Amino acid sequence: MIQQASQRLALHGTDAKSDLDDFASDVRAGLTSEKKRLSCRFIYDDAGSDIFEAICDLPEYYLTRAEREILERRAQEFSQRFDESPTIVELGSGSSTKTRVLLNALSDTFDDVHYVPIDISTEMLASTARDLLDAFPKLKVTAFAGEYNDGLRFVHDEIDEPTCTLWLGSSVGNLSREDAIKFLRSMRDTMDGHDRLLAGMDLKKDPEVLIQAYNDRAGVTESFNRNILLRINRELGGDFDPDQFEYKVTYNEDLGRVEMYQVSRMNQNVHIRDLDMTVSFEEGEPIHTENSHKYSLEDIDTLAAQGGYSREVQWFDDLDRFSLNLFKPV
Ligand code: AVI
Repeated sequence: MIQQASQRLALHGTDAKSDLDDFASDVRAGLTSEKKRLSCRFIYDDAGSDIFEAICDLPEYYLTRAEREILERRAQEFSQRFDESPTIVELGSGSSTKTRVLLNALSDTFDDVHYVPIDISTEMLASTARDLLDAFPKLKVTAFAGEYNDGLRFVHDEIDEPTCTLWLGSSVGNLSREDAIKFLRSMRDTMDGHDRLLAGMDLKKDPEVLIQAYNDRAGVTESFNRNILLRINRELGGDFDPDQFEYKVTYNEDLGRVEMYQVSRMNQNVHIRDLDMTVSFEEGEPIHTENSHKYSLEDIDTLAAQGGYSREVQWFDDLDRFSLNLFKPV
């Protein structure tokens, strides 16, 4: 018997207050450090998550299309690798658009499919879960609203079946190498031998192509990046005038990453009421807001080994711009 969509959905999460505390301490630490910085994870409130969805459709942002191409081509092969349906856990699930391809293939292969999306945006999580439950009558969704670490702890404590965790979109690239290794290790520690990790990782390429992907002509990525300043205004009582900051993108060849900044157009003071602080900016002074690391094939294997995994399969799109990697814990 097929259950109603509402009976197949469970929603869990951490409280919004601890997220606001983390945001406040990150802003205080980042804007008082010698080189000003903010953590890109705070770009993703509900507004930021919506803008990110728009980025995925930009002509310059090839990552989403390349990854979808791989998923479409390999979904059957992926699902046939498992003897029983793995619970699909997804970090930063967003609108789960690409994941549908896998859920489709898994539904063709197995009777029941269980999906555990983890995302910071409760709004996005709830509306996506409803759409998926309507589209897949046998799907069960256990959604978790919160940070990756809290979500993985939840999975570890509450989910008994074998899992395959999806970390798509090259989101690993937004972490520094050390943080990526640390996170991969902590995830590995929550995994059993039959669990798997499917990670999308963007490949190194012509820096011009990379810079355009993060500095689109329509200015969507610029407004995505600017959302962190607006969020400080909204949630911490800041008085940033975003027009007095310029978005800047560079490729750092040595560190193999695209770097994004908000650069002050003038000498100015910004007051942040809830932190009781005033931040002074000089003309031309940057706030480092985001990094997006790119990987060679060697980088991928090194990172996997340092994180405690071996690579089972590696797939590429037709133009070899992007890779999808199935890892197993060692
Ligand atoms: C989510 N993450 C992998 C994106 C990226 O490509 O680094 C975030 C992004 N920032 C600007 N454009 C896209």
